[in-house]
Amino acid sequence: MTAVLERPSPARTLRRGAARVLLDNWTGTATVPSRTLYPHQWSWDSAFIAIGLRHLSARRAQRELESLLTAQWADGRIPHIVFNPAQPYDAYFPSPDFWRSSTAGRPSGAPAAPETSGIVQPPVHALAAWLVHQADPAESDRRGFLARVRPRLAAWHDYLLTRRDLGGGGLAAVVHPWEPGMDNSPCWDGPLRPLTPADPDSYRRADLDHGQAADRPTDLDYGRYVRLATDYRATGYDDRATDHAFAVEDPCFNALLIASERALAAMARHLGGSGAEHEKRAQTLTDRLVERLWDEEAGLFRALDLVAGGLIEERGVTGLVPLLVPGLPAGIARRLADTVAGPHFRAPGTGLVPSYDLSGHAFDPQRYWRGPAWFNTAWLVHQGLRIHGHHAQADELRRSFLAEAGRSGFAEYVDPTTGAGRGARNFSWTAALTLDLLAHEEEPLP
Ligand code: 9WN
Repeated sequence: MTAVLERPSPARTLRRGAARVLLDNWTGTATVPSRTLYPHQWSWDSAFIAIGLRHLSARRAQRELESLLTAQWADGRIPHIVFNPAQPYDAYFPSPDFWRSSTAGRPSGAPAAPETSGIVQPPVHALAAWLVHQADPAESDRRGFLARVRPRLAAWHDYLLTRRDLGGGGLAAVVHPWEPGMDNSPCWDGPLRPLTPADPDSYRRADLDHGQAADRPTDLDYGRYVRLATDYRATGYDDRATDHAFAVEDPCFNALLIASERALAAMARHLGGSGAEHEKRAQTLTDRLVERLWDEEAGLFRALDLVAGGLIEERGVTGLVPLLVPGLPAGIARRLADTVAGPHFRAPGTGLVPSYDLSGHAFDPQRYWRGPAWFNTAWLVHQGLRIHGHHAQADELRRSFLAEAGRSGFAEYVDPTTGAGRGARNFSWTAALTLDLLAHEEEPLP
């Protein structure tokens, strides 16, 4: 009989399991989100993965981000997918021959190699780079990590704040539902409705080879995603030349931009500069976020539809993520923490944060971003609760996160009411952020 003292603790078992997922999903230069469903490198996944990987190997976490940055376009954009040339085209749709970055994207500065998508994802990267640096500052300095990545990250933010300020109000806009990373959130239903979907015979979905149809976006959604991407490609992915049929100011996307501007300021200071310019930008962005997207009555941030005009009348988890902005007015931070704990978002049974309003007309506990609870957004909300001093609430969310991540086999997402795992298992950011929550009960963001 194993003596009690020799038995591995639940935390150690969880840590081992999470580490195993990241080791298995490492390709040699980067980590795939899932060996089956997503066999390439994804932009915001890599940032979350690096945040966890730093606890296993700071060096490998640096490489995760560096490999993503080698695919950056000359206009500053960091593409949302960097394709692994070893994978066949039919492993994932849309594949490199759909995006055609090295040819169609050349006018916007796409590299000759590797092949990438032409759209972007939320800018978590500078924040991740700063956290990775902090894991082993001596190794980071020895390798000149920050000095090398900082100019690239600054160019990425410049792209977002110039080419993507489509509303002219100082926030970055997303031009495809894949860009905010919450693909089929009911928040995008309204903006997508007028779009004519692409001909279903013109492409083949590969996601249904691995995922269940009931968990994934519908064919109608896919038709519209393909339509938008095709139209963007037709202008060479040039934001000045594209008449974007979908243009939205997303709260989560902009909140992460603010957190990442603050990280750039911290990097500048570490490298001997003042960081004042980035601090100022972060403050201006915070003011704009509040002015343009805060809904006092609902107690959360809304997405703004730049095409139809007006705030989108749906409550999505995106509207809670700005809690991680340290410069938020105290009253707003308090309201957000209350909304997280309130009837729209406190999932019975699991204590996790659903991706969409539990009582919303479009709530679906299984289908992707229309209700299921995701672990990256829980991690972001957890950071926000800590930053604004809601420690008991943060502790509770942390416990729920770790319990559900372990129980679900590091699922991509879970039914928020039961905790049943959905989507892919052994999902990289679920494992990575588990490692992070196990390592740090409380770590200040910049
Ligand atoms: C499209 C990789 C990505 C995540 C997104 C998530 C999902 C892709 C898809 O998977 O999107 O980019 O095929 O549905 O929505 O957040 O980055 O894990």
